[in-house]
Amino acid sequence: MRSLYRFGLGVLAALGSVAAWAGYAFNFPEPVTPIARETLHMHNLVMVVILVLFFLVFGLLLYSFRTHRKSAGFKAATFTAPVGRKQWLWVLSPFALLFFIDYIVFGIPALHAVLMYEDTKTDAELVVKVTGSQWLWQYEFPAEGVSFSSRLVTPRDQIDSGAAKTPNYLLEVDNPLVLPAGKKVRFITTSNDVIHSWWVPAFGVKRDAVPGFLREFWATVDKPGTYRGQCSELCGKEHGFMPVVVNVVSPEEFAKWLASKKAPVAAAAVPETKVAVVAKAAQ
Ligand SMILES: [Cu+2]
Repeated sequence: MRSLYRFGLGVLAALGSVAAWAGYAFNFPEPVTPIARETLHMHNLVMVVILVLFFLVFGLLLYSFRTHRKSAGFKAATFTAPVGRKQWLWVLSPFALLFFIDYIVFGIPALHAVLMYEDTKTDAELVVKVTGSQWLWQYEFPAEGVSFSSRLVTPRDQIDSGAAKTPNYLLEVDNPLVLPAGKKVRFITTSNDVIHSWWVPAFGVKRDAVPGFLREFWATVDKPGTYRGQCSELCGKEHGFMPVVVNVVSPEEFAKWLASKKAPVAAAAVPETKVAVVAKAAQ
């Protein structure tokens, strides 16, 4: 009893050190896409059902242990084979309950969620190609002819602890990806060296960028803002130094940004591409 009391005090003391909890978020980041909301909803549903089951099962167990003690004078049952109806009931009812929970209570919303996650094409208004590269991200808007790379700008001083770390330490890039709010964006991801993974927690999406493969996901971000993420597939020495930054802005601002990205390319004399040369030669 005394050790239990001490243990309780220890836990309280650990929880009480508020400073240690600073910056520690207990829950998921605020979801800003349909996928993130759906995922959070699934998580909460499963969590609640599992908690109810947990307390039910352990409650029954504890009740059983307490009530059916020999020391409390409980007489053991003396039944033998053949197995009666009541025993079958006890065998089959947990099976039926778990079947119902897994395939109906979890299964139907999970199926709905998965189908929705995979629907990258319906109503997609924009395509962004994301290429992972040791150790930066390349973004391309194929239809608009815009492409650029996005790399870490946190100074080396901060990484080597020579200078104080700024708030977005290791989460700041030179060219963030810019997206229009409220528009469905279809992402295509690949890599040109090893496997990377594009991850923005608030979007609820994380997709491996695999060399030689194109993989898809989508996002419709309703709330303008700056969202940050990281490469989440160990990809070499600077895996921790290739963050993702996405600026979600109004469609008007996005159009302006896109035009500004296009401008330098249009101004420069664009050399004839190989395809064009080949096509001419064939004429
Ligand atoms: Cu990576």
